[in-house]
Amino acid sequence: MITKKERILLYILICLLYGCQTVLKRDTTREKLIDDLNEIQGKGILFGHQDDLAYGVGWEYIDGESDVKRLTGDYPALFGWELGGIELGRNVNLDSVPFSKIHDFVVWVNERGGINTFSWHPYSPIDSVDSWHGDMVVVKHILPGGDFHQQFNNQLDIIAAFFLDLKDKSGSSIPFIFRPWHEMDGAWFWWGSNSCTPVEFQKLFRYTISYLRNKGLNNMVVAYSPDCNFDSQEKYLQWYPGDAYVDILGMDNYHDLKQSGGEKNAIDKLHIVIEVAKEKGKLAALTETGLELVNDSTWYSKKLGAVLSDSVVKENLSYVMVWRNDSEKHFYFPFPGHQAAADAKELLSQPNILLLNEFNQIKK
Ligand code: BMA
Repeated sequence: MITKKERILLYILICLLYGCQTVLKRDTTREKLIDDLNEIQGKGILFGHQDDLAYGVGWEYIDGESDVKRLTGDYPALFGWELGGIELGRNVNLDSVPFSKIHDFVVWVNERGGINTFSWHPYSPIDSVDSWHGDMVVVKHILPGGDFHQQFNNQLDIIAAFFLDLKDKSGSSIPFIFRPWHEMDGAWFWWGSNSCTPVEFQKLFRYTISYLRNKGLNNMVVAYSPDCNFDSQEKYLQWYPGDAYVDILGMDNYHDLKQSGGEKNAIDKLHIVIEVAKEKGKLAALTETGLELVNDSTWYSKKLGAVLSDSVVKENLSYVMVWRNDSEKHFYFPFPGHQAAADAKELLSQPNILLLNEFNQIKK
């Protein structure tokens, strides 16, 4: 017979073990995503597409449809989604995609072994103007001590609730990449180089990540992604919030890949990103790129392909993501019949560019 005291001790022990297991389980989801990316490093670069399952050129919300699949027969390995508008309590994002659908797509992708990544073009917590107000001073007013700090916290609460709801069928959290405050080295957003100092920016980034983590979001992997306005490690790190807040070092780069011969600059900049990532033991990614309308029929092979086949990039880049296919007037991935279709298909068939099936085969 065990005594009452022993029963209580046993009960406490079981509670402690259960608690540890929950913590481990949460951490494992986040670590799993990072492990998967480490696992494929040097074996291939994941190909990603923004809003891939939601719509494409000439279609929207058709189950299982995807412009990448239409062309290549397979889905991307990485899927980008946009949160802008959620912080205002809206049901649809700034591109009219319902958040309920984004939730379901994320579950769908996770079930099939793909990776989800989120961008966020928030409306200002001060007066709800959109992100593209690079001349408006917002950041210092939303930081702790600022007049609009509480409004900012309210926005983060909404984002946290959306993220916390990302669960698979068994109730486990789905890991994802969050890429907030991107392209800060450009002057077009209210968190950009014209509207806040690097120190204010770093505070904003750290505050955002700490706030979300404190809500219990241990399934969140974080990406830092300046645009391409740097030519040294120092400049690349000018806005960097610190190793404790970032897992993936990225770059958005449309600009260089539009210029004649610009692929050399894009490669040089990726070398900087990769060097820093290696020194810090982080992952490296080309977090956004593309050519609007793909009106250069060899852009995929000659521009993007040149970058992705550079030996250092090949060995070290985790993923590349092209932007969304909204309509015939705004798209970045060619649809069947488009002048760049064969070329894009050819690039995506290269053994080192991984679509979903190949990613799943390589992963443990
Ligand atoms: C931009 C464009 C916009 C869109 C925004 C957020 O690059 O595609 O049309 O609203 O991204 O997704």
